[in-house]
Amino acid sequence: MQEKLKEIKEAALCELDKVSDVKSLNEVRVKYLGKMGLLTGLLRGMREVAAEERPKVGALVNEVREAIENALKAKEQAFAEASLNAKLKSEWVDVTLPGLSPVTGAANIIEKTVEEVEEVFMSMGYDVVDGPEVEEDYYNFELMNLPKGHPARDAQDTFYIEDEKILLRSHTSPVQARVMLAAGGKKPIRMICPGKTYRRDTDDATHSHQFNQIEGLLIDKNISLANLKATFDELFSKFFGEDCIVRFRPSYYQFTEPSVEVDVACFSCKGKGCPLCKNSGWLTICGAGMVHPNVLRNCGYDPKVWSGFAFGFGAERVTMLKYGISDLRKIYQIDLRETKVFDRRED
Ligand code: 2NM
Repeated sequence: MQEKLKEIKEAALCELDKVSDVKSLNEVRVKYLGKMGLLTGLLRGMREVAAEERPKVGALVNEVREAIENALKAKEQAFAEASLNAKLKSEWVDVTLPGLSPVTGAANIIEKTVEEVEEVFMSMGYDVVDGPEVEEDYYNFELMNLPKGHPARDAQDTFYIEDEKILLRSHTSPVQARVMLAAGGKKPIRMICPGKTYRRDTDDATHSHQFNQIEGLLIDKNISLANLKATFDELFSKFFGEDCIVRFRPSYYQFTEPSVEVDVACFSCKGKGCPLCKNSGWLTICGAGMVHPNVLRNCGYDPKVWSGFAFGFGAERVTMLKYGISDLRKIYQIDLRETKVFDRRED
């Protein structure tokens, strides 16, 4: 019996030594320690062992069992360790690799234009002023020398909210009226007011029922169109590029007298003529003029003492010219593929 136990132990340990995977390890376990296993079978033979021998043989059985179990456990542990190491090796991550950069958008192109224009005017001492988009007829039209019955007040052009009294502003001039009234006719003014304006236009490549206007106003003593010209030279040279040439043509607005239309020499062809300027060599940018005496008076300024210029242009229009965008709707649709590539056209 004792001989047999020793043999079993040696055979088991020898087999375990050769085992190279978990499956054959389990086969060895079943072969020796399973219900029908060799060691289990031997235990059944204990009855035949003499009573005085039993404690000794029992102890030996336990020793053999323990030895086999320990060897099994050691192998099991070695396999687990090896498989973990293999896993660590194959799933290795380089934590020092740079991360994926998040997808970013681009600055809204109209916002960029407005900020650039603000920058130029602030450098000339102008304030940037906001005002209500829902306005009173009084500020939007009446104070601007647009009396009742004037065609620009027609329901065709203006979004009215309450009768003919409350409306969506059709220009940002009411902001300037509010600033003049607040100044009480006593202080010089330098201001621009960029913001959304609304007109009952049919939306197409060059019209939108909502667009961004940038208006400006300067009031002081002895102001003339020459001051306006110098101001535009500065603005458009900064916005469109060095040495931008500005010209005035006579025009008509209800709130200015005299009134002018402002062109810049086409920066694309330098005045030679190209598709952008429709072969004229000039791009019309802006409306402007000397503030009408009626407007000055309406807003509390004495036209005998004060004079000033005012102007207005569309942020979308100058943006389209600068970046070579042919359809206004591209700006509003905010397609990032378009927005990201907007850049100054050089052809
Ligand atoms: C334009 C053209 C000409 C203008 C006038 C005024 C105010 F309030 F001073 F009277 N603000 N803006 C003006 C003048 C606007 O836009 C094409």
